[in-house]
Amino acid sequence: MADFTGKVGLVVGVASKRSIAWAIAQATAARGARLVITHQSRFEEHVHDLSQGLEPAPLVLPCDVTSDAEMDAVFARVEQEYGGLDFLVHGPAFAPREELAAPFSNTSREGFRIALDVSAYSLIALSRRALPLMESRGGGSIVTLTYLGSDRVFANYNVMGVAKAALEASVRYLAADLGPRNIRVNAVSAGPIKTLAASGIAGFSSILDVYRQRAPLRRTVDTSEVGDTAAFLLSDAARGITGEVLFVDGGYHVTGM
Ligand code: 0WE
Repeated sequence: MADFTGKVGLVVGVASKRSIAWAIAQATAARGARLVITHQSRFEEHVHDLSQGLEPAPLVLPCDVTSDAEMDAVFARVEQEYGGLDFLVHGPAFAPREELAAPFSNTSREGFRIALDVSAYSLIALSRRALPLMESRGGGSIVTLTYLGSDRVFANYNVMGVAKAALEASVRYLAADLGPRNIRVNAVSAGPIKTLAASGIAGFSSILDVYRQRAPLRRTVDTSEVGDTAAFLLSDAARGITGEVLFVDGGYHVTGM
């Protein structure tokens, strides 16, 4: 598997040990990457403790992706510590809880704004800041996380589906924009996984059951499988791939009736 020795990565949006972003951090660190990991301030203690287990120990910083000042501070710190950046992992996704239950036509203006800001605009904002640091390295790779709810209707996914559609379109526009500077932008579309973000979502267990019944592999996926695929996209092994959405869902997305 690809070697990340000498590469510097920024992983945004780790909340717990079950986070997909955390699995990507582990997959790249295990192959030699030096990492900066960021988290929303409410997850600070947990992410600090988790990160102690990584070798080499990552730099752990707070980053609320709705704050331009916090994002600026993170990139200033990356520049200061490493002078460049080879890859960026984008994990944050959020919609106010009530938007994941109400009928979709009840989506509020504020719920829509928050979901799109946190889950989609943040990729553009982070990529723009990563650009000079990646250019100084002769290029880079960006990976974000999405879900099939961008394309198909899943009960209660609601405005998150709209946000993931905007995110996937942003992947394609960023890929076209940054490609001439040898920066690749891709998404991994993971099958449903019981992460912190999924806990407490009504009916999540039945979604997992449907995937177990219908996915070609007849099982759900775990975060390590998503982590390994993201590591591939972040690595030089994927140097010809950009603007792509790669599914790690046991094949669920190809099924019809
Ligand atoms: O993208 C997601 C979940 C993202 C998410 C989760 C929460 C829970 C807590 C965004 N915002 C919030 N807001 C909260 O207050 N997934 C792909 C997992 C997921 O979430 C669902 C799903 C699936 C799958 C919600 C409804 C239906 C299916």
